Amino acid sequence: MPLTPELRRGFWRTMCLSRAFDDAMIALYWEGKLPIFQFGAGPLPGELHCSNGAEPVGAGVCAALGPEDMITADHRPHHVAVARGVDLDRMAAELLGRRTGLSQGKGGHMHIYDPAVNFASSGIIAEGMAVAAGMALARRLQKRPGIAVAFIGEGAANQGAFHEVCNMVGLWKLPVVVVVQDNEWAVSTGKRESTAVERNSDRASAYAMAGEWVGTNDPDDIFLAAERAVARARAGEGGTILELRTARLAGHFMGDQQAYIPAQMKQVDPLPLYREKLIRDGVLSAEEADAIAAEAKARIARAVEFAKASPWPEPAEAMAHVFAGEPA
Ligand SMILES: Cc1ncc(C[n+]2csc(CCOP(=O)(O)OP(=O)(O)O)c2C)c(N)n1
Repeated sequence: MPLTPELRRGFWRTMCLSRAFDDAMIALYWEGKLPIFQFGAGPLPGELHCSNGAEPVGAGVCAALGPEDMITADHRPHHVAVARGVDLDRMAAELLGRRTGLSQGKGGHMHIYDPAVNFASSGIIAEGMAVAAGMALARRLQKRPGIAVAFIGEGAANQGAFHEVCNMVGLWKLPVVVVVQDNEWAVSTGKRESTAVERNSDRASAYAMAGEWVGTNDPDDIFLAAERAVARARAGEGGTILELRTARLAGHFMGDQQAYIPAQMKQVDPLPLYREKLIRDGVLSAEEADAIAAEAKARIARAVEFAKASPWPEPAEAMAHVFAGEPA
């Protein structure tokens, strides 16, 4: 698919929607917790790992996929979920623990699950890779179309599961794209202190996979690289490790003061950069770009309203959907 103005306006819209979602959730997270930190207080229970800075990854990769394709994401799933078209009202309700949430309020923000768009996420690092490989294998055995994409962080690429799954993907030539989002940090551990290679895409040759690297955090470049990886997978040429240099602007989780990040390593916000690029290329005027951003905020405000107006789950339902059958 060519990189049309329409597609690029769509990237901007998706990135604005994702940023608006995260900004709204950050505000809700702090509600009721300030000025004194009170664990569990406020409308958003549990921890929150936001995607601010990684929006181009979700926008660029998801635009290269079809509805039949399957996605797993990790503990930082919002930018991918928004780009995939996960139901925003029910996603907001899930974060607020409400009964109308995607998992009836039991999953929380790390466990976004929307089978309508083949999307799942898990807080267990690198776990989604095995699920993605399994889904790709299942589709092959069922002779149904569809490739799988696993989104992980660069820290997860040092996990055993990463290497085990890559080995099987390479051996069986499974149609799996592993998107490694390199934001330099795994909580407070720097990539340079923990990873033997500069680029995780270089690890692909050890597993008979293709490797690609994009260093710009720009959805145009990410989309084109993702398209190549998806085309290889669809053509039966096997998997790709696609490493994308991205950013983490909001800390690992909300309480993270990020004192471990040296001042000179400040990360760059990709949204203003892409806005300027689209204006320079004549794809959008400044007014149009800002109108899209304002629409995105309004859409997310409606999702938050929906979530806040939704009922809490009944205590009697706490054990429902936990086991396949009723517990004895
Ligand atoms: C199997 C497992 N080990 C440890 C953790 C705790 N943990 C949560 S996030 C995280 C770091 C993840 O870093 P990275 O994969 O780079 O993703 P990022 O947070 O930078 O997006 C760790 C160690 C976990 N959730 N699962």
